[in-house]
Amino acid sequence: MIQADIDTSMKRSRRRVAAQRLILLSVLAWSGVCAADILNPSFEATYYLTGYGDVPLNWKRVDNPAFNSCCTNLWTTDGARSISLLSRLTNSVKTFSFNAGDYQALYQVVDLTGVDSIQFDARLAAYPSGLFEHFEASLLIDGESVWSRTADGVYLDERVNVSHLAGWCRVELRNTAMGVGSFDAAYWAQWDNLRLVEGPTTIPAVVDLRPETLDLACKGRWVTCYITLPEEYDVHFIDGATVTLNGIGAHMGHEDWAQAEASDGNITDHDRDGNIERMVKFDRAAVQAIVTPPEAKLVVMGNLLGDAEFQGDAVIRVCDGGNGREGGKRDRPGGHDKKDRDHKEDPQDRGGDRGGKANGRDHDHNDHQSKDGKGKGGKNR
Ligand SMILES: [Ca+2]
Ligand SMILES: [Ca+2]
Repeated sequence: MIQADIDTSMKRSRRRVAAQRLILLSVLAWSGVCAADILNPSFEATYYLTGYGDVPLNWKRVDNPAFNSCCTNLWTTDGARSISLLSRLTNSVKTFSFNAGDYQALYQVVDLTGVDSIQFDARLAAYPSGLFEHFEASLLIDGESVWSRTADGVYLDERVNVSHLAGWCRVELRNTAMGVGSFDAAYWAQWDNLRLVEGPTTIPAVVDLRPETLDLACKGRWVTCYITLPEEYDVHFIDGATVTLNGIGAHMGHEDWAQAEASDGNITDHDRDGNIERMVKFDRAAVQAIVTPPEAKLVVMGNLLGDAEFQGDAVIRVCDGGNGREGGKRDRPGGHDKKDRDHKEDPQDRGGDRGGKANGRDHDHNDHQSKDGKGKGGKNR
């Protein structure tokens, strides 16, 4: 009866993990289409809207009846059209009055993860004659102005730095009245050829290595690595197959924790601070071959699915068996047996199968059940 319950529980757990992987892959497939793209960035795709004319697909409008916005061929730097946000002119037929701060805007929400800058061309002009004045053309990100001009003219290859931003942000084009007035010219703010420039952005990662001290005389199987990303990034997106430690590839095997994609076996809150980490393991002998006492700085890097890179480093203490110190204790003269050494290692170094179980399980409590990566608790396959 007990064995049957265990078998049922394990089957449920595996089905749950499989379902989670499917959901994750679905999310990734969707994000792969949407990430780092401005839709209709050159305003070539339009539809006719009564009262406005040809308006751009994919752009939402913050309307104001004293303004118009439409796609025209009056000026372009890419393709046949650009977008214009323009104040309506006052004539014998109708009067349009403006107060300072009145504006019209077009916007869309764009994933700026991994984007270094937004580039675009703009032109400020007056129709039917005169120079652009009384208004301000601006580009805003999440409501904050990051570019603005008030002087008549053409502005090519303008660039705003967005490398500090990540995730979905509202990119907005505005034409704003600078004062009170009613004008017999229309003031046009025109944009064309918006493009996202991807930068060599490396996401800074926090790396926690276990054991904290490497005793070169010990025969543990693994160095365990916990990777935390800034809150705007999701460690579920880390591709474990790309993770390296000073060039040493993460162990990719059949174990739950050694998969390229996220799973219950490699997503955990190891330090119980409420932030989850991605766990990978490196062959301990390979790591010990590149370090020397008293300490070594090790660099962990890899990719998120979608190609964004992350990198972080950690300093690990190194001692040399009977000749050194480990964990602040002097090793016994004449060395020590394997049992003593294992007790001084970080538990995460040995319990390869148990160490990465998610959902807040206490890895240390489980560690005594497995050793040298060979699980004794029924979880290692
Ligand atoms: Ca265009
Ligand atoms: Ca944590």
